[in-house]
Amino acid sequence: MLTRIDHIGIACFDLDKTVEFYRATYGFEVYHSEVNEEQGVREAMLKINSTDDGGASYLQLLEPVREDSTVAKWLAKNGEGVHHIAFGTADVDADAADIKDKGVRVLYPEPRIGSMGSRITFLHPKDCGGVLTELVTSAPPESSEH
Ligand code: CMX
Ligand code: CO
Repeated sequence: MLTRIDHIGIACFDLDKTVEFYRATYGFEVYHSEVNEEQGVREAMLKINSTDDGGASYLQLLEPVREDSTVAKWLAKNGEGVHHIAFGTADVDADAADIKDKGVRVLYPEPRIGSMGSRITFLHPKDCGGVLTELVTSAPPESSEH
């Protein structure tokens, strides 16, 4: 069951500059940052609020680290902006399987590793009304480092 907006992914050319915009404009601080080589991004997670399911909602600011990454390709075509939304669930495997059964393309056969040791998969934007949609199961608290 999807129980929260886990994050909104925002693609940018310059992560440091974008982090500073969110800090100076809204007062949001970086909660966690990392490079995810597999996804081809350097990212900063800004925690906005905790949620009723024990999770949280973040903004995920994304800068590409490779020219052939999905985010670099998207930025070249669209410029900076909202890249994807992510719903949180306690069981990404079960929700991905249910959604696949409804005829929506799930991009990975098995979830991959996302921010803070989470397990993530994506739904094809062409099957979701033009919205690239991610499903996230957070790592258990003891194993998520930041
Ligand atoms: N939102 C909405 N539509 C998108 C999109 C996005 N973010 N990215 C691509 N599309 C659309 C394109 O506009 C294009 O539509 P048209 O054919 O009408 O022009 C179509 O999808 C195909 O796009 P493409 O540029 O040819 O890109 P690809 O098919 O090579 O890749 C996708 C698209 C979704 C398969 C790829 O971006 C992907 O695998 N995404 C999941 C991984 C990811 O995004 N990682 C970065 C974030 C990591 C994280 O959140 O942790
Ligand atoms: Co994301």
